Amino acid sequence: MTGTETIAHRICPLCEACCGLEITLADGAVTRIRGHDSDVFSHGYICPKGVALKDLHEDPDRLRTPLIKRDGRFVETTYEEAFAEIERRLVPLLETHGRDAAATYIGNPAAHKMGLLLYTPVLARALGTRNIYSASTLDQMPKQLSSGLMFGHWLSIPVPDIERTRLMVILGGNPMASNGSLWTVPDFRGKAQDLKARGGRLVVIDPRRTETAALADEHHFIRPGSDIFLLAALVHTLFAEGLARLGRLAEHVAGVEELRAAVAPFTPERAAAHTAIPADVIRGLARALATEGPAVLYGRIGTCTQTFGTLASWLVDVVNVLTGNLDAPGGAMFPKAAAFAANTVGAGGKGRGVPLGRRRSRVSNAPEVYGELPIGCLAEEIETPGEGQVRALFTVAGNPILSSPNGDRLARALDSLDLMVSVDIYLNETTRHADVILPGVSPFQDSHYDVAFPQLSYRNHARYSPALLPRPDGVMAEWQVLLKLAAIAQGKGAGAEVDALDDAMVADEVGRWAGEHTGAVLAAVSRWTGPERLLDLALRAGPYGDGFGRKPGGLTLAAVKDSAGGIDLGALQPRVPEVLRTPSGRIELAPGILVADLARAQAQLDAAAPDLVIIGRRDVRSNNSWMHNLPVLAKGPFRCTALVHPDDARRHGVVHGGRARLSRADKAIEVQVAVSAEMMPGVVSLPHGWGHDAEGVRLGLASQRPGANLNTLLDENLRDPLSGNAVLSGVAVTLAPVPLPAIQAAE
Ligand SMILES: Nc1nc2c(c(=O)[nH]1)N[C@H]1C(S)=C(S)[C@@H](COP(=O)(O)OP(=O)(O)OC[C@H]3O[C@@H](n4cnc5c(=O)[nH]c(N)nc54)[C@H](O)[C@@H]3O)O[C@H]1N2
Ligand SMILES: Nc1nc2c(c(=O)[nH]1)N[C@H]1C(S)=C(S)[C@@H](COP(=O)(O)OP(=O)(O)OC[C@H]3O[C@@H](n4cnc5c(=O)[nH]c(N)nc54)[C@H](O)[C@@H]3O)O[C@H]1N2
Ligand code: SF4
Ligand SMILES: [Mo]
Repeated sequence: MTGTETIAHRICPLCEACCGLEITLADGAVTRIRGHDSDVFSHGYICPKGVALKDLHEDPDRLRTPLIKRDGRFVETTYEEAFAEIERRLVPLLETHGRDAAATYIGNPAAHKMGLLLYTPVLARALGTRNIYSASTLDQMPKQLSSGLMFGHWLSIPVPDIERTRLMVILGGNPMASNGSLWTVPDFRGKAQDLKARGGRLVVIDPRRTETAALADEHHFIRPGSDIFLLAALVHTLFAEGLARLGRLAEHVAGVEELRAAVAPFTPERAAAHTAIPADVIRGLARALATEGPAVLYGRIGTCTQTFGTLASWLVDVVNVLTGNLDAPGGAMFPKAAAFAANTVGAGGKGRGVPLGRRRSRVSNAPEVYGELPIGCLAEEIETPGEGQVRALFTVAGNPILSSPNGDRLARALDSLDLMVSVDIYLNETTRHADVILPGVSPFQDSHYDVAFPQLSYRNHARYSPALLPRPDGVMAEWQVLLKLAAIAQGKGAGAEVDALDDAMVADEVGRWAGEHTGAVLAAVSRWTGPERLLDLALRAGPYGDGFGRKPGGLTLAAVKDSAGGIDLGALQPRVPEVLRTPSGRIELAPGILVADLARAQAQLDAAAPDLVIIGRRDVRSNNSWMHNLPVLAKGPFRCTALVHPDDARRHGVVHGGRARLSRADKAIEVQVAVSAEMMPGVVSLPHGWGHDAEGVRLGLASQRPGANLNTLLDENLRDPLSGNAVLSGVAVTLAPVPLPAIQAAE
């Protein structure tokens, strides 16, 4: 180590694993990134994306100044001019057309940034619009809805207690590639290997023999989109064979008999025809989950991005309840986060539940869920004239042009907006449509606390990392940018002073719950500003907090900050009934709207399966649409390949390494084929987030190997009617060879 080297620690903000990193700096430059061995939560684990943070920091294409579009071209500008332009255009637009004329779209990285997660809602509130969209309806909204209905809050999502389980069944998740989702679990591989070493079993059910399946004791192919039939048959079997055991939860559960009746038609034989999983395997799984315990069934994105997403998400938890594995060590348990968790506020045990159907979208009449409308509705809300038409859009850390179905239509719609503002770090497929782009900062210049993921973690913990490097002179933090935008939307003017806005917002918020103690509470957190102040408030008011001095020894931000590897808050503990916020005070096993929706599934029981369907895929060196510009990740084999089973390849005349055309209706894309027996016959897999060949993007490296955009093929109008989640899996496509002389000659 030279004299100028320093070591700093930073929680990785790239995926849900939230690994602690150890970063070496020499003369202000990052020289090495590795896992932080004494991180209390991730214990030194790191994946290649964590290492790529250096490339992200140094990426010449990463935006460092605001951009403004002048005569169709982006030019660098000052924050002052950028905000002035937005004010000039937004204020009269809202005055003339009303608050719903503005929409927001919030993308995935916002969930990983304290400033974005805490301050984007401030912007949305200031706009006062009902047109709120996010990546949630491309992802986990079904799970949020089913959890809300069953447990009373959108974020009361039970997660596998992997360190104590004996049997883990994974349905539609590939944590070996994704590093876990709706389940914060760094080093899944190590934990799965420990499970096997102590005699436990891992079972994977997936249309592809994934990296996770390769690690498993057992893998079963399942026909995409058919999870509901498997799950209903599991529940059916638990009842039919007298295996349902509620145990401790018996007095905390409602709806058992309604549930029994509702799943009666879903026999394993009927499910077998639909899922392609034999009936005896389905029965065996039900028995194993009921008797090999502690056991846990975990469903993830494959179970959400389909037309029965909410039903599937629901029945995953139902199986865990009926097998005695919900809220039990080694089963599916509720984390107890140190900050920001609604299910830790108040005495609990009962609550108002989740509000449903408060309003519907203007054009398609789709229900709002958790305050959001389906992303598939955004284009039509922009295109369709009339009162409430969307004329201005704010995107925050989102790339819906690539990440949502039929980006071509959305792109045309974006070009018709009167105003589009993006808060983003790249000029990419989405932000190229903006009038103004406001940059984010490098993760090294940003402090970090995970607001969302401790609510989903395999173990309770509190970890904070300060910024490693100072923000460059004159560069605003993203929370400051969002506050400015909020002030403009509220008519306070682009000149409004950020610190004063923040003080006023915090005083207002604290006033709402602290009453006569407001002054004392504000004084207690006065050493912090911005996100840190909100964090200190949340930690101290939270379940492990110091109660602003009333519980000495309790958590404060200062205490968390002083512990370099974070604070371990222990293994997950049973939380029922305290975690519940349902009006009945019980776990609702048979919510009315879910039972009613089963009829839709029942109607499909005898439908024929399409000949060929498409599903997605994740790769450990990629992250949705936006990390293809980083050299350390982009190198190596081309990853945007269509995996095709050998039988399908033969049938459709496509060859390994050759080009093929995938099409649906009037849409087609050209892809590179990789023939692979890891696919279920009749299923093609292509990763999403590719297609970096749009004109005007500033993604030098990504554009060299743009790949094909899977979402071009998908239908923006196909969604789960309950949650509004897009259908991204199991859509019927056709496959045909594209003759390419150069490639044929090489073979
Ligand atoms: N077919 C198919 N489509 C899918 C999926 C699938 O499985 N199949 N998965 C879906 C899922 S799960 C998700 S979550 C969505 C994601 O959908 P989106 O969130 O819309 O897309 P991302 O690709 O994550 O784009 C992230 C954007 O944030 C920007 N960004 C990155 N870091 C920062 C930062 O620090 N600050 C700011 N301001 N901006 C930043 C990037 O430049 C990029 O523009 O994609 C979905 N699309
Ligand atoms: N490296 C990397 N990590 C990521 C991301 C990334 O893009 N790259 N994205 C992040 C995001 S935003 C999210 S939401 C998470 C997602 O995390 P995961 O849910 O683990 O995501 P995937 O790896 O796409 O795994 C989904 C699996 O479902 C299978 N599948 C597809 N359709 C069906 C179906 O109908 N039924 C069943 N049972 N299975 C099906 C697919 O074959 C795939 O193996 O990953 C996060 N982590
Ligand atoms: S697993 Fe996720 S959090 Fe951990 S280093 Fe990789 S990208 Fe970062
Ligand atoms: Mo996601």
